[in-house]
This record gives sequence, structure tokens and C-alpha cells, in this order.
Amino acid sequence: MPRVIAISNRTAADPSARAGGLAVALWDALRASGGLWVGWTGNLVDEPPRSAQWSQDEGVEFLLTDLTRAEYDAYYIGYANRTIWPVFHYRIDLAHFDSAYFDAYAAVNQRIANMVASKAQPDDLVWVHDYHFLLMADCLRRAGVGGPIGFFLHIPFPAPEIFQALPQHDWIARALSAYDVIGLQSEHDRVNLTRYLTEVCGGVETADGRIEVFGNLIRVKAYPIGIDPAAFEEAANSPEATEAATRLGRFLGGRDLVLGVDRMDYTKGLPERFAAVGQFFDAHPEFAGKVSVTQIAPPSRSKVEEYQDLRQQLDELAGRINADYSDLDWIPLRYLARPYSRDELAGLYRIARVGLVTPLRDGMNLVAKEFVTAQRPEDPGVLILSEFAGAAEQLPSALLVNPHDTQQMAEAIHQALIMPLDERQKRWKAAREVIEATDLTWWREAFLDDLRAVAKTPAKAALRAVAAKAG
Ligand code: ADQ
Repeated sequence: MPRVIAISNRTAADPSARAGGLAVALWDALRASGGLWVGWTGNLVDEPPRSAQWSQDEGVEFLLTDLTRAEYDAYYIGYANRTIWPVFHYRIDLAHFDSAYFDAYAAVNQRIANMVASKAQPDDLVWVHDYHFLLMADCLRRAGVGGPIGFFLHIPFPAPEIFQALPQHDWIARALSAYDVIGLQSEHDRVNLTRYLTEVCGGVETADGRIEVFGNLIRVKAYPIGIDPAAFEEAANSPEATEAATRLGRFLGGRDLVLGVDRMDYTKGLPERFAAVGQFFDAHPEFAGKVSVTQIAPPSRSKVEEYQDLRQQLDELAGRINADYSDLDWIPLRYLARPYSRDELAGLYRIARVGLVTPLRDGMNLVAKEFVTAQRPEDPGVLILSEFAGAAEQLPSALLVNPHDTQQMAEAIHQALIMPLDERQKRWKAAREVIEATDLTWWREAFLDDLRAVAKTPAKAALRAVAAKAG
């Protein structure tokens, strides 16, 4: 079995980061192949680090680097989070375009590629993760890495017209073409990238479904990321889950719970969701005192000022709705900005009658899958899901909504609350089956199978040999 090298901004070098989800899936693949995980330590330093930090745990090697404060500001906060993140989520209006950000981004990609090259063997499979490292394959090739390199983008890939707003879109596209496999969350994203590479860059789709562009051959494919349903069900049955559910249940006092759980981020559609909650109580006064909405949204990337604005906006909206509708013994909308553990969240999903997952754009959105998984089959809650989350392609049995349509969302909340048990069960079962069939292990192996196949593709091997010769 070839060794897997994973590259991601944050790794699971700290055992506490191996608690669930993606980290566990990657960890298992790395452990099985005696792999290597490369990324950032999470530490900031003043001077450029002289060397990378190597460690080993359970047969998995880690090669990590500190970032300088300047790199952190320009590469991480700057290009990754203030440029790529908004543009890829269709928010050009929030993007900062600063060529110094891009220079730092390219430099950090190259620095980490050089670290990888110092350890890579010809047979290794390199698997790069997410928007921090769009340029990584190109940097790795420059550093002499010749083996198969795959990339998985966890966030959406935007429509070509949006992507072209990035001043460096051409540079990024050429760098992307150095990957052998590019994985996206949804068919929608796959079509976007394919359209860009063919219509804008002159690429051609080959008979076997790959794209030939800039002299390279890439497989561009959707691999919708999943969860580990058995592990999540276990979380929903844990003592922490039961304790959290009991505590919230005390507050609810028998009322129905409508629950939202997100990182606080402008892509998650929280102001729009709050507006829909207000409209729901407006249109359906009979539910006053009978339903409580709880939104959990701890701050993330709080250094970026857009997030601080969002926090303020949410505080104001929640304040207004509660002032309008609260009564002596009832608060319609609670907004909790503190974090809860995975087990606690699982317990809360389980007692919710309605799950509100209404991002304006989302690569996949795993909260949607976790919410469904935590439900009790005999009395499942209803998922209200944005049509702009990648998960919508896989979960058409949810109540799909346009998060910009306040009235439609308000009506979906009503529909979910009055939905008969047999319909809830039918919709839940259909969603649960998809989540089971395309779980996290399926996702990982589907991607790695395609990456392994690259090594065996004669045309690709020949191309690489020529490239290596050319230096
Ligand atoms: P995120 O934007 O973080 O991830 P999401 O998929 O919703 O979005 O959540 C990832 C994980 O974080 C889930 O396991 C979820 O339970 C957890 N989480 C979310 N909100 C939380 C909260 N308030 N407290 C504690 N945990 C919370 C990016 C992309 C997504 C994509 C994932 C995985 O933006 O579109 O689904 O990566 O590829």
C-alpha cells in the first residue's frame, strides 16, 4: 500500500484534535499506510523558522512549521480568509484584493512544499486539503515531487464569472492543473470548475472523463464528504448528550425546539435565518409560547472585522425579535455564542423538532448530516436545508429552501412543525440511507482510489517522466 502524505493547514498532531470527523478519517488512512501529515503547528513566531518540527505518533509522522506573524496576517487571515473564502462563497463584495496577500500565500505554499519534498518518496500519494493550498501541487512539482498529487476543496468552487474576479485566477488555474485529481463537494462545484477550465482556459474533456489543460491531465470529480454515522449516533447517546438535552429540555418546558448550529460566519445565513424566525412568529401567532428557537454560533476567525460586524448584527436582530415577541415565561429566540462539544450538540439535535441549516453558500455542511443522524427513528425531527449547501444535492428529502426568501423559510418552519409523523419518517429514512451509503470512509476511499489509479495510468506516468526530465 503506498504511503499517504496529507497536507492541511491544521493537523491532528495534538491527540485532542482526533476527536471526530475528518481528522479521524485522515488519521486512520495515515496510520494504515504509515503516513506523513504536514501543516502548521498553530504557533506564531517573530522570525522565520529555521527548520520544520518532526514528530511521530502511532506510526504517523508529523512535519509541522510555525508561521511568522507576517505570514499569518497575509497568508492565513489575508489571502485565505479575506480573499479566497469570500470569493469562493460568492461574496466578492466582502473580498480584499491585495497582491501582498497573494505573494505571502504563494510563499507559504512553496515553503511547505519544500518541507514535503524533503521527505517524499516516488511512490507516495500526496493528498492536499482545502483553500489554503490551491498552489501546492505546482509548488511540489517545482520542489521535485513527481508522484500522484490530489486536492480536495472543502468549500464551494464558484461559477467561472465569480472566480474570474480574483486578480490571480489565471495563475491559480495553471497551478491547479498540476494536480492529478481535484475533488469537489458537489456536482454543482464540479461543473463550475470544469466550465472554467474548458471555457476560459481552453481545456478539453477526454473520453475517460478527465480534462486536458495547460499540458496536464486532471480528473475533476465530486466526492461529497460524509460523516461517521455510527460514531455520531454513539455521541448522541453519550452521557454528555443526555445531560445537555436535559438542561435545554428544562428551559423548553415541553415546547418544540427549532435548532440552528453553525460557526459564526457570514456564509451561514444567520441574519436571514433570524429574519425568517421573526416572520414565522408574525405569520403564525398561534405558535407564540409553543416553540423556542435556539441558535448556537460561537465566533470563528474573530480577528476578521466582517465577523465582528456580523456578531453585532445578530445581537441586534435577536434583541429586536425578542423585544417584539417575548412574554413573561417565554423567549422566542435564543442566541448562544459559546461553544459546545460534539457530544453536547448531538444531544441537542436529538431533541430538536426542526433543524435549521440555511447557509447562503456551503461546500457541504456536515451539521445537516449530523442532525439527521442524531434523530430518533420513531419520532424524527425535520431538516430545513438551504438549496445552496452542497448537502442539498444528496438530501432532497429535506425541506429545501432559498435562504434569501424569508417568507419561504418562515413557511418551511411552519410546515416542519405541523408535519405528520409518517411524512417525517419517510423523509428522514431517505436522508439517513444516503448518509449511510456515502459516509466518511466511502468518501476517503473514493478519493484515494482515484489517486492510486493515477500512479497506474501510463499516459500520466509518461507525462510526469517527461516533466521530471525537463527539470
Ligand atoms: P465548516 O464551514 O466548518 O467546514 P460544517 O460542515 O457545517 O462547516 O461543520 C464542520 C464540523 O464543525 C461539523 O462536524 C460540525 O458539527 C462542527 N460545527 C459546526 N458548528 C459548530 C458549533 N457551533 N460548535 C461545535 N461544532 C460545530 C468546511 C466547509 C463545509 C464542509 C466542511 C467539511 O465550509 O461546507 O462541509 O468543511 O468538508
